[in-house]
Amino acid sequence: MGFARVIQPHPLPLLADPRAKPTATTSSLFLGSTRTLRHTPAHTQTLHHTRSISSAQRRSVVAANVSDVKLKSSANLVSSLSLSLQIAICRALPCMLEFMQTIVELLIDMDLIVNRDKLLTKEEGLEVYEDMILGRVFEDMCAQMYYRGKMFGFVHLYNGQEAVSSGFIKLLKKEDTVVSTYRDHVHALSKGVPARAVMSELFGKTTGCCRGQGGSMHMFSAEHNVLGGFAFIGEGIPVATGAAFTSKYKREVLKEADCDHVTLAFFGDGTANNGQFFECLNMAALWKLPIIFVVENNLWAIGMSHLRATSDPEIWKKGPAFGMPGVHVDGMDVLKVREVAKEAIGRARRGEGPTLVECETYRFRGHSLADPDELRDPDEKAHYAARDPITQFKKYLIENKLASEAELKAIEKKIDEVVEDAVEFADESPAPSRSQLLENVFADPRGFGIGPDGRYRCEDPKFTEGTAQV
Ligand SMILES: Cc1ncc(C[n+]2csc(CCOP(=O)(O)OP(=O)(O)O)c2C)c(N)n1
Ligand SMILES: [Mg+2]
Repeated sequence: MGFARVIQPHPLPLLADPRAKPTATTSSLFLGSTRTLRHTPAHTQTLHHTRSISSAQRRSVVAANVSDVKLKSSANLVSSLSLSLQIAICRALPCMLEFMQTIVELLIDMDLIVNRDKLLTKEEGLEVYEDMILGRVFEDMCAQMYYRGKMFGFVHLYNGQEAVSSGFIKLLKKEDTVVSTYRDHVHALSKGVPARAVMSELFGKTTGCCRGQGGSMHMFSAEHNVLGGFAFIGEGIPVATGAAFTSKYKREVLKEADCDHVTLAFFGDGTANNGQFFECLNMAALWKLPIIFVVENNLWAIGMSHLRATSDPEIWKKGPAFGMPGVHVDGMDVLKVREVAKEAIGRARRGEGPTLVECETYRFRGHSLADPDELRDPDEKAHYAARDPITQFKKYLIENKLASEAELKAIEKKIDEVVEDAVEFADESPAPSRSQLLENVFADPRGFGIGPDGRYRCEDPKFTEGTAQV
C-alpha cells in the first residue's frame, strides 16, 4: 500500500461562472500538505506526498531490517517454536512493519505527529527566524517611509510570504544565484545584500545596491549573485535559466569540477501564465539545468484571482509535463518549504536537473503600496493572517525548545536596530548627480532625451515650446 493518489480535476467551480466570487478562504485544497508529482518515463504518473518519497526510502530500510529480523528471530525461537510457526511469523513481519510504517506516515501527513528526521538545528532555526523577522520589519519600515515621501514609484511588499524566501534562500551558498521579481527586497536581504544597501536603493541614493538607479523593483548585486528585480513579469525567468546554463557550461565544458552552483527563479502565480515560463521549463528540462522554479502563489495577480485566470490552477502539475518533478508545498510553513527546498536544491546540485515548486502563500498587504486592497475578501485575508508564517515558526521554536522567548526577543530587538540604522544611513546618503542618468543605460545616449551636445533636452528653455504644458 502506498500513497499513490489519482489526480482529480480541480473541484472549485469558479472557472465555469465568471461572475462567481473567488472563495479561496477555507476551500484551499492544499494548505497543510505537501504534494509531489514526479516525472516518470512510463505512461503512469503517480501523485505522492513528499513524505511518501522518504517513506519509499524508509520502506527499503525496513525491508533490509526485516531480513535481519528473519535471521535473528529464527535463531532465537528455533528451540521453542515449531518450524511452521516461525515461517508464518517471518512471513507476516514485513507486512506488519510496513503496515505500521504506513500508519505512522499517515499520522505525519495529517500533522498529528511530527517527523523528527526533518527538523532543523538550533542555529539554523535562529538564522531562519532572524531572516524572517528582517523581511517583515524591513517591509513595514518601507511602508512608513513610502507614505512619508522618501520613496518614489511603485513599491511592492512581501509581508506574509517570508517562509518562501527564508525557506529557500537560507539553504544557498554565496555562489548560488537568485532571480526575483518587482517584489524583491526580501529576496535580496535573504541572499545577504545588506539592509543599508537595499534601503538606500529604495531612497534612490548613491549608496544603494544599484547606486540609486534601480529603485524598489530592480534590486541587483553581482557580489551576492542577485541578478534582479524585474518589473516586467516573467522577464527574470530566462535570465535565471541563463544563469543555470552558465553553471552547467562551466562544469561540463570548461571542466570547473567544483562548479555546482544552483539558481532559484522566484515569480508569482500570475506570471506562471506567461509564455516565458513555459519556454524556460522546456529548456531547463531539456538541458537538465541546475535551477528551481519557485512559484509564489499568493492567489492573486494584482486584482485577478488565480482561480479565475488559470485553466488548471495547480501550477505544480506543469513540471512533469516538461519532464521535471512538480511539488506543491504549504508556503506559510517555513519548515515544509525548507524540506522541499533541500530536496530540490540537492537535486540541482547533483546535476539531476530542475524542479518546479509551487508554494501556496499569501501577501498581507495590497499589491503595491498604491493599492487600496479593496478587492480581496476580508474573510480570506483573516484566514491567511491566522496562519502568519512568523507566528507559527516562533511557536514551533519555543515548543521544541530550540529557542527561548528571550532569545527571540533579542533577535527582534537586533533587527529593529538594523532597520533603523538602514533608514538613517539611506537618509543621510547623497542623491546621485543628474549626470549619472547618462551612465550604464545606453552606449550612446544621444537621441534619448539627450541632445548631441550631451545635455538634457528638457534643460533647454525652448524644449516644451509648442507643446501642451504639463
Ligand atoms: C509583461 C508584463 N505584463 C503586465 C504587467 C503588469 N503587472 C504587474 S504585476 C502583475 C501581476 C503579477 O502577479 P503575480 O505573478 O501573481 O505576482 P504577485 O504580484 O502576486 O507577486 C501584472 C500583470 C507587467 N508588469 N509586465
Ligand atoms: Mg500572485
